Amino acid sequence: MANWETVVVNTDLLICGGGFSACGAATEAAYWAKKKGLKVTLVDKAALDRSGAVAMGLSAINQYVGIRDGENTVEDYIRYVRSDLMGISREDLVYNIARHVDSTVHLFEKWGLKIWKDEKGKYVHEGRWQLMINGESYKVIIAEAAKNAIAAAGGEIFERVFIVDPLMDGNKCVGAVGFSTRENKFYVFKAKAVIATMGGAVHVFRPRSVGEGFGRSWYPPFNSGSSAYFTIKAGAEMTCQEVRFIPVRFKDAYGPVGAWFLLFKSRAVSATGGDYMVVRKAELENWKPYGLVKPIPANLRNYLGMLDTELGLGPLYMETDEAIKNIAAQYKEDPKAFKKKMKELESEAWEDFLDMTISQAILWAAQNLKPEEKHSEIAACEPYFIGSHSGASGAWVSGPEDLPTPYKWGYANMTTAEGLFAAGDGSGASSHKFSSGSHAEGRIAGKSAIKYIVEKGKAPNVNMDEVEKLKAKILLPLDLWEKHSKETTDPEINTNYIVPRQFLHRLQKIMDEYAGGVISGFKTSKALCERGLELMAMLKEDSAKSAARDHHELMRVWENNQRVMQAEAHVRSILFREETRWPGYYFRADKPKMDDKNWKCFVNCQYDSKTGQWKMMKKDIWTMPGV
Ligand code: SFD
Ligand code: AMP
Repeated sequence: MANWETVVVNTDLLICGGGFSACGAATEAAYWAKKKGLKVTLVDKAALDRSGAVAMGLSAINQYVGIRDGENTVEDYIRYVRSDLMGISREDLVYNIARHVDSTVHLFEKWGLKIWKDEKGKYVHEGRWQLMINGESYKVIIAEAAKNAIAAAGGEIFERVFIVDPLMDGNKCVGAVGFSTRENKFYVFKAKAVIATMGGAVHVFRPRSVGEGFGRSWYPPFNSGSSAYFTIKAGAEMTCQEVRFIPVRFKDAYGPVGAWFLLFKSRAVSATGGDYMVVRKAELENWKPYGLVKPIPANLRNYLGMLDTELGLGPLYMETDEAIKNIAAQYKEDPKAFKKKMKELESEAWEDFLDMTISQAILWAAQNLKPEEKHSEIAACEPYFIGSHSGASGAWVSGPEDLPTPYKWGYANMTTAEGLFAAGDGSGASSHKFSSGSHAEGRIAGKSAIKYIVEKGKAPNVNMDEVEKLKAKILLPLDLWEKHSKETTDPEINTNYIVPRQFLHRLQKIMDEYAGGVISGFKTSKALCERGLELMAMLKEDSAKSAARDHHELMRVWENNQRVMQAEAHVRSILFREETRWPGYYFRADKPKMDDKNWKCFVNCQYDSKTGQWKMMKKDIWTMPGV
């Protein structure tokens, strides 16, 4: 085995991840931990300032309810999420996040985030729930608050440490193991409670951007399904693993469209099919009642565009020039004011990308595209796993303690594995939390985990023999490379191992072709899923032969293994749910209709690490009384 030092870290609360929900968890938990003399430790695979989905910044805060100004109620938000997810949402969780999210946004502002204000001093809304921000440094600001809170409470932060597996004592999570991505150090974190907040997953499906564009994707390439892998391996029940997210984005550089649709009131059209949302309106009848709700659910908006693409009516375009001209038209009588407004709109259009997807601005520049003069191509991306946005995959967590929810077995946001909590992309069926809601949910989980430690926390019982076995398994790829890489002229081709890039391509090919990726027009079926699982079983066998030439590749190996776990949970859940409920995300071609009678329920799954078997379950939907 590679000669790496084992570093043991003892803590009370372990936060795995350093993104928005982790920062929320850290800020809140540190506050309570300080009062109780407890230690909080946070571990991020990257550097907190620029890690996770918000690394590049964001141009909007997508969840703000506006309770203090009477703009909306928490119940309005529940109704919005219910419809957008075609009836499948944990309303207790959505409620809990929605009632706390505004205070999180007010904290962001206090910490220095610039939220746009109008002449009356009110927040400028992008849409009903969305606020415009100058968000290039969004993550830096939120990370600073988390770092300060942990430092003030005497906690510790580990950066560039990649968490792999949970440490279990029966059904109780007692810590985690991981490794440094820079030094020869294997980490053992022993904890009384653990929060899994390591984001969602990308590159499970083959991306549109291959070859020289590989690595460019909508979802950040750094998140590889670590939350899902961690909670699945802990034996926790998972939910909505079939509910992937496919955003429609500016093509090839994945720039955001929200500001165009909501702020600029732009239309999207297909080159020869026209305004697909208007032309194909009748299709929405097939997805009643959700198809007739405003706003039309995200997957159905996607679906109408996809129908045009499938018929070869594309490309799809965002009518940027038309939208800008429509807004500026109000100033037509005054040429000076008109010119000024055009300039302002033009800079807002560029700023929207420069705040969060710089590569889209570069692509526009490279293609000589001026948004005020010519429309710009949009396309449905490859599928991602991001339960905090408009997808829903994640762990099945306990509901808030003060609500009469049937989903309650312990502390708020605790998974079915004792002492293991989840938030953000780590927790499922509570979509549309976005950055602000993920932070708010992290705060909820952080406070709840400290309460658990105070009331039930015991010294973690960690079996160090098991830890040694995990260390050998996790570092094995380095040994395989060391032992065999000189046997062939090209070290990438070797019968004794597979390198991470090849492994990744194989996984992506399986998912793309069998599980409804871009190449199969987002369609799949029982037969396709079953064949995909057969191929995945062989891929899993080969995972034990993964080789890594350095720290970076070791991380790539474990990212791959985590993706496979996410992939398998996904395919099994699609297979189990015998209907099509989210066209525009995926289409079960052999079950092309929505079946509310049999399938208006959650699909949950649970993995048994000892037997390698999956258990699939239906869970009833609970709706909030009176909402
Ligand atoms: O609109 C390990 N999101 C948007 N939210 C908004 O409020 N406004 C927007 O403008 C948004 N847009 C957007 C958004 C997301 C993405 C990907 C894009 C654009 C391109 C959503 C939010 O970003 C999202 O809801 C939250 O960030 C979710 O928070 P969280 O904590 O669940 O995930 P994270 O922030 O990605 O953090 C993950 C962390 O885990 C670390 N990590 N650490 C240790 N070991 C491992 N093995 C790990 N694996 C991962 C990461 O480093 C990171 O710290 S819009 O355009 O759609
Ligand atoms: P996006 O940039 O697509 O992630 O959108 C940002 C926010 O606006 C998210 O909350 C989306 O759900 C919402 N959104 C985007 N497009 C539309 C639309 N056409 N109608 C309603 N809401 C939208």
